[in-house]
Amino acid sequence: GLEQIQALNLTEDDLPSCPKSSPFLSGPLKVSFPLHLTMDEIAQKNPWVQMGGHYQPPNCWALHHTAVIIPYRARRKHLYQLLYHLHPFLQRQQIHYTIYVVHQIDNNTFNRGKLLNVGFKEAMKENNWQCIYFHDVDLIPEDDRNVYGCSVLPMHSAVAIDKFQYKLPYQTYFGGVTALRPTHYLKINGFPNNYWGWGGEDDDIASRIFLNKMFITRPPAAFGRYRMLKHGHDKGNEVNPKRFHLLSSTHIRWRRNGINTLNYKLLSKEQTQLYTNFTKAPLKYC
Ligand code: UDH
Ligand code: NGS
Repeated sequence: GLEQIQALNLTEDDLPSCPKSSPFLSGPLKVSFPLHLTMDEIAQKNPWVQMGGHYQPPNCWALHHTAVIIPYRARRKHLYQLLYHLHPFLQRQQIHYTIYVVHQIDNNTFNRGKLLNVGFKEAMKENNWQCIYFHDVDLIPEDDRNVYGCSVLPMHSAVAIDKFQYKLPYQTYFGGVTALRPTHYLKINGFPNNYWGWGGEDDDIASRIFLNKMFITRPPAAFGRYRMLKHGHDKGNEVNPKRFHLLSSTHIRWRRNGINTLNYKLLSKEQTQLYTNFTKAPLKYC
């Protein structure tokens, strides 16, 4: 078991590599949303997940080492649904992962880009991750052949969402669930910190990728399928009227606005049974 492996401190040299395609994949999944989920119940269903939301396949050395980062505020029910579905999904893929939630605790306008930057920085302090998934809390994957590992190109995973009739809303859409290698993330200077409120930050990230002469890749639409949990516009995440203006100058600003200008304090870091929680301190100007 896992405890034994840890006691022995096994490394890459001690275990055979996991197979290229996990034998535990089931393909298309029946996704339903059980009512009244609790953390304990989800934890009981995932006995191999360790404190902090950490997992490593016990019998083989994973091909992917992935941090999953979830931007978060006041979506408890969505978070429980995502954890309920995502933990078994990732374990079937035989990957090594940790789930991180980055919490904006203040009542200021929501800032997804900045939270994702905080998540990246904090996750990389914890482990030498080779792949970072940026994952909205309300998107539930429907096919486990959508493997959460990185390729040589930035990945847009949420290709086919039920809300968009399982079609891309537009060709450069880079929202919902995306993944980058840390080297690529650093190359684009991370994400913009100055998109306050809803909209545009994902388009800015896509621009950064194109401006750096990279392309995005996607899983086949049959794999990159998601159900979106229903919700209205959140309080504190009103449509950002400046988003088009900001987007028009991404090419000028990306070098001076991103991970190299990220300014924040961490209020707390907690390990729960199913995820590691980073809470950003509610400082007025960052
Ligand atoms: N998020 C939170 N709390 C918030 C706002 C955003 O956790 O208050 C996170 C969450 O991970 C969410 C992500 O940021 O999935 C993206 O925000 P969003 O869900 O508001 O954006 P999306 O485009 O939906 O998914 C916009 C609201 C559409 C309302 C349509 C009404 N039918
Ligand atoms: C675009 C937004 C994106 C957003 C996408 C899908 O218009 O941020 O719609 O939105 N870009 C701008 O506003 C510039 S959705 O239908 O999910 O609400 O992700």
